[in-house]
Amino acid sequence: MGRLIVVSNRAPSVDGAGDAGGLVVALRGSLEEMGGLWIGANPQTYEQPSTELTVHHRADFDIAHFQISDADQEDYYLGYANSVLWPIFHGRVDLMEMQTQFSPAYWRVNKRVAESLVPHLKPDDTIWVQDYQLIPVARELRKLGVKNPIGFFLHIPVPDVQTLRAVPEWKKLTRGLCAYDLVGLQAARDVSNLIDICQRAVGAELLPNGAMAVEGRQVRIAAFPISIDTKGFRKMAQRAAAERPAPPFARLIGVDRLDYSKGLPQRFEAYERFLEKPENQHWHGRVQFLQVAPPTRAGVDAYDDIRHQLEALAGRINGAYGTVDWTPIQYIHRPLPREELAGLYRHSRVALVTPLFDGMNLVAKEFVAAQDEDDPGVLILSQFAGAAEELKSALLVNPHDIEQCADSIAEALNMSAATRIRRHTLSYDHIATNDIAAWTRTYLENLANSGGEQDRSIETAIDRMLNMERSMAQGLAEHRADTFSQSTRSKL
Ligand code: ADQ
Repeated sequence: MGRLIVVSNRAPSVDGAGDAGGLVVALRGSLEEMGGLWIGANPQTYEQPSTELTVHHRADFDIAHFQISDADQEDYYLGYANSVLWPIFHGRVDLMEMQTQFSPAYWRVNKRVAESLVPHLKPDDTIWVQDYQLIPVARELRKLGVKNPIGFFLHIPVPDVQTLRAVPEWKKLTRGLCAYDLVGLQAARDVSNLIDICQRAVGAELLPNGAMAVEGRQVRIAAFPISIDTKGFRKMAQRAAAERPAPPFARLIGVDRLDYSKGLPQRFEAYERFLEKPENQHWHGRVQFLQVAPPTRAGVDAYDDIRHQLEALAGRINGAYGTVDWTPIQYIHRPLPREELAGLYRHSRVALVTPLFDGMNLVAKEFVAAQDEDDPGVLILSQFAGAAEELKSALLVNPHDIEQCADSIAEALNMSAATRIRRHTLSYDHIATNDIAAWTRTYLENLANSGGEQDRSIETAIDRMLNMERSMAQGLAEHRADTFSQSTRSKL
C-alpha cells in the first residue's frame, strides 16, 4: 500500500499544537498507517516565494509547506477563494466580489502547488485534496503526467448550476473537478447539483455504473457526510461539564465562525421574536442565549458588515428585554477552547444551528455528542445544513422563517424529557456509528476502487444519492408526523 498525500490550504502545525478536532484527528490514523505527507500553505507569506516545498518531520507524519506571496494571499486566498468561491458556493451571488487579478492568482497558486508536489510523489501514492481553495490541483497534476489516484473532498455545499454560472470561470472549475477520480461531497443535494453542473458545463455523460464520463476519463461523485470523533467528544463533554456547575437558567447556545452563511442575524431575530411573544413571557429571566462567534477573514467587507449587524442586534435585544438581574443574550466574539465548548454544550437546553446554507455543520454533531443521554438538550437545526440529511430527529427549521424559529425555541424549551430522550437517541446512534473514522475509511476505500477500470461492487453516486434522498424523505415524514402529533397534543 502506498502513502497518503493530503493537500489542503492549511497544514497542521509542525509541533502538533492545535491538532485537536478537525481534519487532523480524522486523517492522522490513515497517515500513520499508510505513511504520509500533508501539504499546506506556510502560514507566513513571502515577497518572493520559493517554488519548492519545505518538509518537516513529525513523529506521526511529515508536513510540507508551499509558500505564497503577499499578493497571492490577497488575490488567491482572500480574493478568489473567499470573496468569489465561498459566497457563490453558499448561494450568495450578491456577496461575490470579483477583481480581475483574483482568478489568475487562483490558477497560478494551484499550478505552483501541483508543480512543487510532483518531485515528492511516488508511483503508488494516493493523493487527497481538500476543499475549494485547491480545485484545480488534480488537473494541473494530470497535465504534468501524474497517474496516481487523486481524490477531492469539498467541505462546503455545491450551489445549483444557475448560481455557479455567475462565476465567469464556472466551466474551467468544473473541468478541474472532473480531473479527479473521486469527488466527495457532504450531502445528496450536493451530488445532484454537481451531476447537473458537470452535464451542462462540460457535457459529462452519466454512465450506468454511476460515474461521469468526461473528456475520455471517468470521475465518481458521491456523498460522504463528514463527522466527528463522537465518543471522544462525548467523554470530553462529560469531563468539562463536571468541572463547572450547570447555569441557573435554561441556556440556548450557538457556536459558529462569524460568517454570513451561518444565519446569525436571523437567529438573533428569532430569539428576539421568542422573547416578544406573550405566551413566552414566563421565560423572561429564566433563559439565556449564549452565542460564541469568533471573527474570521477580517478585511473582507462582508465579514465586517455582519459583525456590526450582530453587535447592533445583541445591543437591541439586551436593551429592550434585559433587567438589572438578567442579560438575555451573551455574545462572545472570540473562539473558546474545544473542551470548554464541549462542557457548555452539555449544560445547554437548546442548540441553535441555523445556517442559511452549510456543507455539513459539525457543531450540530458536537452538540448531540455532548448531551447527557438521560436529560438531553434539543437541537434546532436548519434544513439547509448538510447535517439535516442525517439528524432527522432534530427540530428542523427554515432559518429565514423567523416565526417558525421563534416557535421552535419555545417548543424545544417546553419539550418533555421522554421526547427529548427519544429524539436524542436517534441522532446520537447515527453519529456514533457514522463517526469521523468511518468517514475517512469509507472515502479512502472508495477512492482506492475509483481509479482506472471502475469497480462495480462499490456503491455508485446514483445509488448513494437515491438512498439518501429516500431516507431523507422518510425522515422528514417522520419529523412532520411527530411535530403534528405534538402540536395536536398541545392544542387538546
Ligand atoms: P466551518 O464553516 O468552519 O467548516 P463547522 O462545521 O460548523 O463550520 O465548524 C467546524 C469546527 O469549528 C467545529 O469543530 C466547531 O466546534 C469549531 N468552531 C466553530 N465555531 C467555533 C467557535 N466559536 N469557537 C471555537 N470553535 C468553533 C467547513 C464547512 C462546514 C463543514 C466543515 C467540515 O463550512 O459546513 O461542516 O467545514 O467539513
